[in-house]
Amino acid sequence: MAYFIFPILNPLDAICNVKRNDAICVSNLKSARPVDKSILQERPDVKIFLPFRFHFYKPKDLFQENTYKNYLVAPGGDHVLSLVDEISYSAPPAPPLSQMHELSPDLFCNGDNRPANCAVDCRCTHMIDVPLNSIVEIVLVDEVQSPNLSHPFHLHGTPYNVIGIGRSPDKNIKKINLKHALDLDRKGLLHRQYNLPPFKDTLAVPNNGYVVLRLKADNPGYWLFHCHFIYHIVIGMNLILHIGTQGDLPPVPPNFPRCGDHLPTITPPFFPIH
Ligand SMILES: [Cu+2]
Repeated sequence: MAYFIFPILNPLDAICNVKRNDAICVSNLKSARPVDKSILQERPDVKIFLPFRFHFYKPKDLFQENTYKNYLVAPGGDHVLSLVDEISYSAPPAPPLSQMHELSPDLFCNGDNRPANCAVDCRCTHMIDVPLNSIVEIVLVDEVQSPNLSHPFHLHGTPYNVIGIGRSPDKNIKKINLKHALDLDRKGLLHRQYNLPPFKDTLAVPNNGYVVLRLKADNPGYWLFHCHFIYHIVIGMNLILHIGTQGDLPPVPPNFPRCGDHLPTITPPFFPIH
């Protein structure tokens, strides 16, 4: 019987910095259209390291009176929350795009501005501000490290170029983390290639590995950046990339719908509740 072996796209071992016949990483592909030279400059204007992981709750910490914390029960029975840069995203009560002036600044935080006394399950509307037209580099680092689980990160609003994908070249490192990724970066050991890096808007971060992405922040707004597994979205594996300022956005049209506009009239229950 004859059969063919085709190269695999996105091999699980994430060995992307060598030429191989059995697999192709997204970072080995070439963009069919030209890439803005400013994307390929050696130093980006903004560099953001984003480790992501799960927090494992002890049921006694999760199920407390008068609290209703979101969580996910993993296949093994663990109660987990997602953290990106040690923050679990919670959605704001109204859309920032049209009602930002009504939202308390206290709702928002990020790795550099964490709320005081934020606990191990730190929750806020995770938002990172970047200047309009800046060149942004994002390094996602998988600290989840569940075997065979690669989180697909999706950015709204603008595609990014995939500069590199990989795992630690240091064989003594069994688990990558932020500190080690920063170390690799300092030593120039994060895999980066600048020859027509492909455009993508979703990319799987290899298990126990990292990805290096670049984008030109030329589309102002509040853009969600999140793992695309729905059950990870609902436990906070998201953040807002805020490009530009309110002044870079067109004005909100008169009579634009507002959050809460379509609430039905609340009437007493039709049936008595016992
Ligand atoms: Cu995920």
